Amino acid sequence: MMSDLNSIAQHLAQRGKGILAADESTGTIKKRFDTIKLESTESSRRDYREILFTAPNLKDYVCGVILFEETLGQNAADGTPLSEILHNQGILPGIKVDKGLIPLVNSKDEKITQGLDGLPERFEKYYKQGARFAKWRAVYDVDAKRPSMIAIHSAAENLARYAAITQNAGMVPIVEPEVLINGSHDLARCEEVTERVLRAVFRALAIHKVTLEHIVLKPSMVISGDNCPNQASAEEVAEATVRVLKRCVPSAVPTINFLSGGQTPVQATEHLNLMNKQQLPWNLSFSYGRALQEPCLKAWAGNAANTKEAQEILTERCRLNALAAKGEYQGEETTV
Ligand code: 5MM
Repeated sequence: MMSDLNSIAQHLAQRGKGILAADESTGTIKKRFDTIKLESTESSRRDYREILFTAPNLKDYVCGVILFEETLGQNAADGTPLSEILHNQGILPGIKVDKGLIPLVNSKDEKITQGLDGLPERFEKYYKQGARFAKWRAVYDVDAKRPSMIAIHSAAENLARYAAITQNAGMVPIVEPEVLINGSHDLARCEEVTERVLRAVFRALAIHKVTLEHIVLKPSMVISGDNCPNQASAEEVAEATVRVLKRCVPSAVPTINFLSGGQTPVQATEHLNLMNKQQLPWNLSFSYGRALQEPCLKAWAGNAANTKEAQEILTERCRLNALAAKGEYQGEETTV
């Protein structure tokens, strides 16, 4: 089993492969299951995750999967731990270690991610359960006044402390600062905020002596707010995103794997593809949740008879994004 930080980071930075984010917390997966009118129970969540992880040929396009804590401890129907099913295919399991959002006192009605207490001890268990990388997500609201200075600096500090603890536990941290798509802000405002956020994150990583060679950056793309009347084109999104990343992310970082953050599956693939049309200092790939899972979940609809079709749909989305991670995606018939 892969154990040193360098091998793990290199594995996650393979060109033409990406990460599947399947780490929805209990509240979030319930919302997803509500859309297919399926009750969220320990066994329905397990069945769904088993469908994802056993999709044929997934390993050709996916090098890692992020799991929720419950999933890391679950077994497939035949008794094999779900994490072992991934390892056996050469896909590394990772673990979401943050404990969600709480109000950030004295901020502009903003939130901060919690979960640092007891983290070193939790890592001992996760490592034994097979996890080899971790994830912590910080979120930033955007409007004319937000994110506030307090939000930017406290989130960066927490991300850096988490990343240092993760490396110390022998695992690679996914550092995820998500500038939210919600709002009427335009592309320029998103660019300005993303740049400030990333600068603060890399400054904090340096202060906490995090080895940049052994992290994965999982940022949001620079994109118009979902309520902005003037939606930027795919070319503008790709251009602004790469511009900010080049300014803020040292080339020592091996791979940047975007979140999809509310983009449609096709948009997320198109944007990634456009960015990969040029030479870049890092591997640039995906760590999508919704943009990979939504069509698969819809096709499954909680019905075992649909499993094969749902798995094929998941693998196909992963294949298209793997092409986009090389700038080789040719488009597709559907536009959503
Ligand atoms: C899969 O969803 C992840 C967990 O979310 P909650 O903590 O809210 O349950 C989420 O962090 C996800 O990994 C990222 O946001 C990327 O997913 P999307 O859907 O934005 O690509």
